[in-house]
Amino acid sequence: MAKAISSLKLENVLQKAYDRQCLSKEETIFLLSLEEEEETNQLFHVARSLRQRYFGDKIFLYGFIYFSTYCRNQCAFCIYRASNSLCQRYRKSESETIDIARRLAESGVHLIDLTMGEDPLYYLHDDGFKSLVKLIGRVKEETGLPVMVSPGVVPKHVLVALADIGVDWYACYQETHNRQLFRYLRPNQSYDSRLEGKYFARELDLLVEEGILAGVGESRMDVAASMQAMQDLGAHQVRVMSFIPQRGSPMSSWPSPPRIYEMIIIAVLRLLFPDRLIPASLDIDGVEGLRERLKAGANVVTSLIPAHMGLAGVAQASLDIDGGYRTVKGVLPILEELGLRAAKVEDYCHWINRAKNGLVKQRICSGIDK
Ligand code: SAM
Ligand code: MD0
Ligand code: SF4
Repeated sequence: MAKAISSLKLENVLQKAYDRQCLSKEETIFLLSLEEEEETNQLFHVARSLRQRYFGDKIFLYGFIYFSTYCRNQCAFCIYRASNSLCQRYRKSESETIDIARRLAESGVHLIDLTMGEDPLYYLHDDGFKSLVKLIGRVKEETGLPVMVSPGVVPKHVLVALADIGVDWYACYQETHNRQLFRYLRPNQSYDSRLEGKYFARELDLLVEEGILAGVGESRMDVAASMQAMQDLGAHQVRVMSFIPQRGSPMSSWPSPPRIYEMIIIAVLRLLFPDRLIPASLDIDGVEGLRERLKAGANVVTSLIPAHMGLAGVAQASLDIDGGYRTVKGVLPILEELGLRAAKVEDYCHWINRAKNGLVKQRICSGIDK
């Protein structure tokens, strides 16, 4: 009997999402709690149909440049935490970064994602941020591509400077909207400053990406609360990444969560944000993990990293990088196998221009937090 009720309920909830009606918090948690393969496959099917409705078979491709792995923070989950000596520390020079960005642009990516730790070189020196803004401006100029920056929580005047030079995206992941869990994950960092920075970025007409971690002690209620927070923020790109334990970190002995959990979150994100960008990050399971994330409704392949340039990933510092698998050429056959294809740069620019002009409509669903 219970099974029958559950499948009837599933049908109704999926139909509501497909018809773009708001889901309640209870319905969101119901979807996040699905366990039967037959039910999760129905969820993935609706997620793919919604992606198809808004994006057709086009997939966006993001180049990733982690140009400095130095950081002043001690995030419990991160290999690049300040006190960890068991990680690859490097800083790319401006000319190295430009060269890498050019190679990525030539390889066919649609965006360059410039990421760094909260590197004391920038954060603790007055001119630090000036050189950061100059570097990012040069990447934009030399490649002519849209640019995302993931520099951590920078002062407001830096966000203003980045917006002034035409940066397109600010990415800064809250990890969780459960304040107590945040305190454990990001010790001595301000939950409010991290969140407010994204709201301020939105006021500057920067596109904003919000993200959460899966498998770090969050509940499904926490995940639903994060999805509400993403809606409240009006995030243009929303992501989830399964936690990968890192040697030399306090969470090194924590297990990585079963991947079906991340796939369900991706699919529920697609149902709640059908017209937004949702990454399939190569930084968790490498190229092997791409299929299932695309099948769950993701529409951006992120963390494409050129081989043999001495670059690292975030959660997977080296997986599939020097083998050349995390490249446009390496992922195109997988898109094709799934009946998908790389979008054109013009498609991507068209989407972000619509998003900037508010044409990617923000659907206010106050239901989730009820
Ligand atoms: N330092 C910047 C910051 O913390 O915002 C940018 C670095 S990178 C983009 C940081 C993100 O990578 C984190 O917000 C987290 O979501 C993800 N990440 C870091 N370590 C991870 C791990 N071990 N497993 C999964 N995701 C991880
Ligand atoms: C990714 N390795 O997309 C990148 C990184 C930062 N804006 C993105 C986490 O998976
Ligand atoms: Fe630093 Fe970012 Fe890693 Fe935290 S997640 S330790 S801020 S690089």
